[in-house]
Amino acid sequence: MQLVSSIHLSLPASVLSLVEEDVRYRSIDQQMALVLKVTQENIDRGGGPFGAAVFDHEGRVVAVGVNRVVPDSAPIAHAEILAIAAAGQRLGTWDLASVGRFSLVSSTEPCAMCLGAVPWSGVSTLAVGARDEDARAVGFDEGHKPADWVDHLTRLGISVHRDVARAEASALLRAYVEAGGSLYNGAVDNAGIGAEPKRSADPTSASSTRR
Ligand code: AZG
Ligand code: ZN
Repeated sequence: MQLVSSIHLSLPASVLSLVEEDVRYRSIDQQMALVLKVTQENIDRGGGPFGAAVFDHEGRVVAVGVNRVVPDSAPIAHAEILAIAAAGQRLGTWDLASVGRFSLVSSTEPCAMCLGAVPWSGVSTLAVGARDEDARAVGFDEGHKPADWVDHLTRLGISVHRDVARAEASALLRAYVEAGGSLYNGAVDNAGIGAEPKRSADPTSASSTRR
C-alpha cells in the first residue's frame, strides 16, 4: 500500500450539469430548489442524500457540493465541505469573506464537522433545509453540536435561515434510507429505522468501532 499524495474528491458531471451558470438564483427558495435537485441527482449517482452550494451576493452559483463519503471512501466528503472547498479553489482563496459576500445553502443543517467549517469558510449567510433531527431520525450520526450553534454563528456575523423547504429536504433523507441507501456512520444500521445501534456508546467496550 502506498501513501497518497493528493486527495480525490469527486463531483459527478451530471450534478454539475444541473447548474445554470448564467442564472441568478435570487431568492433563498430558488437557491434551495437547485440544491435539492443536485442532492437527488447525487443520490441517483450513488452518493449520500445531502447537497449544498455556495452563491455570490447576486445569486450566481460559485460552487456545488454533494455527499461523496461512500463512493470516494472519504469520511469528510460531506456536501458542505465539498462546496466550500470548491468555492475556495475556484476563487483562489481560503477565506471567501476576503473576496465578497457569499451564502452557503445546504439541504440539511450542518453536522458537527461541517458546522466547524462554516465560520472558517468566510461565508456570511447559511441557509438550511432539513433539521438536524430529521437527519438523526433516519439514522445519520450528525455528531455532537452545541445547542446554541445558531446563536453562535449569528454572533460571528453569519445570518442563519432555517426550515427552507424543510419538508422536501427531509423527504429526500427518508426516501434515501427507505430505498436501502447506505448509512455510513449511521447511529442505526440500515436494517431499518430504529434498529440496534451499529456502535457501542461505551468507548471502553471492545465492540466499539469508533476510531
Ligand atoms: C451529513 N449532514 C450534512 N449536513 N451533510 C452531509 O453531507 C452529511 N453526511 N452525513 N451527515
Ligand atoms: Zn457534515
